Amino acid sequence: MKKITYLLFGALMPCFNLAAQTVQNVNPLLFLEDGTNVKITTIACTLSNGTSTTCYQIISTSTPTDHDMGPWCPNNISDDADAGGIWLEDGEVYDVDGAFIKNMATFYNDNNWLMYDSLGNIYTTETQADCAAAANPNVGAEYRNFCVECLPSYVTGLTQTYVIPVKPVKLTQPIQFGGMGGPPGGGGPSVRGVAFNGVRFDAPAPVNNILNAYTLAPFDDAGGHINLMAGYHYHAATGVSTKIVQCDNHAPMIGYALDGHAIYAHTNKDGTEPTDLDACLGHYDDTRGYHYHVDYAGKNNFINCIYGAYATNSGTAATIDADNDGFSLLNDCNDNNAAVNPNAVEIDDNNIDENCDGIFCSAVSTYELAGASISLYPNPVSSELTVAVKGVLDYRMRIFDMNGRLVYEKDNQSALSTEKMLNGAYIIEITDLNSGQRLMKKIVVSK
Ligand SMILES: [Ca+2]
Ligand SMILES: [Ca+2]
Ligand SMILES: [Ca+2]
Ligand SMILES: [Ca+2]
Ligand SMILES: [Zn+2]
Ligand SMILES: [Zn+2]
Repeated sequence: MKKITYLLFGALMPCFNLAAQTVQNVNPLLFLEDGTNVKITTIACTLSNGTSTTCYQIISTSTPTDHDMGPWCPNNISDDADAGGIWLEDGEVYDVDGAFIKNMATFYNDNNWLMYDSLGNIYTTETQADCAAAANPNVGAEYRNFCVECLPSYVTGLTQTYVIPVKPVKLTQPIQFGGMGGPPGGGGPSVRGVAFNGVRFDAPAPVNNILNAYTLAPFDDAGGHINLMAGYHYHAATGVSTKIVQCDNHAPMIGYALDGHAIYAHTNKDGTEPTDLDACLGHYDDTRGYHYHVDYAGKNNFINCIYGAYATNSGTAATIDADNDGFSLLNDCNDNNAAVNPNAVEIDDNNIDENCDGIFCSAVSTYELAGASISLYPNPVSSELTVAVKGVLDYRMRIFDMNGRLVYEKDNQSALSTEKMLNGAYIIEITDLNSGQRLMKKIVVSK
């Protein structure tokens, strides 16, 4: 049916780009939903172009479950890069280690910079009140030459809600971002998108304001930091948060923009970069439809605008299983095709992700963790899940149900019997016991 529609379009409009017709729905199963830090529901919504449709509502505590937050400010000018985060300047990513702080007067060619005492100890904000006063655009003079950091413990009970159309609606004109960091008159949203861990891709950090106040508010190695209004948020995609590695050479997927179009990393597997990005940093291909590639991490930027309609209004909860495949819109990556659902068998070379794991081929799903590779298969699993971990000496595997309850925990386990597990979705967490890095992946048990 779909194909016939395309052919008709093609016949009527000979110059029409067929690939341009591909639209990939948002896949809610790619989010690290645990019912606590990330919670997804479906709701009725109205988009900026007037379309009434269905949206995913993502409620997030802005607490990443796939990596640690911090550190941001090193303690002493002798500290190495492990003690601090990063700074973004002129397209480059700099480690905020002790040497960076020591060198700031030279780096910025301004002798007013002196962020450490005679013992080399770095002046750092120390309380929630300091964080509130210093981590905003109007920094007081008392915070001159302070490294500003807000700790996770300062933010409690905060949630952010993001509403994203299930099916993106591509427009003919891009929408400029609104709010701080957007162009004058930009009427769109300020938030760019959401990573799979529920942390937002935010507007560019106001680095000039920060520097003009002779403060430094570093980002951690994941490109994130905290303020009391937004909680933890990203200003750069450094490749730390969960990514979905693609079957082909294409860059991995890292989340969704607020218009529902997917966001991918900047660089392809072979190190090449897309050369045909539009003004928003988007382009098309047959597999992924229209999608974005994030800017370089050092640019303090994700995407430049959105080319799809965004939700302006949201309504009441809606539970839908339009294709009657037994998977509601919350657990179905295409609710208009009963052959696509988490229990389906993947078919190669058809540009369809039959089993909703975010991967368009039947190759073993392999994920990356701090230079290691982790393969979990099959997914969905009926009796035994193979856990093939390469490049990690000791790891802990924990499994949580969708209510966040721990149902399994064991170290260095290469296979898992799922016979006693109930049918349903689970989150598998693999932690490298040496580096502390974590990978989270959703699997479906189906017998
Ligand atoms: Ca369905
Ligand atoms: Ca379906
Ligand atoms: Ca397929
Ligand atoms: Ca798949
Ligand atoms: Zn920020
Ligand atoms: Zn691409």
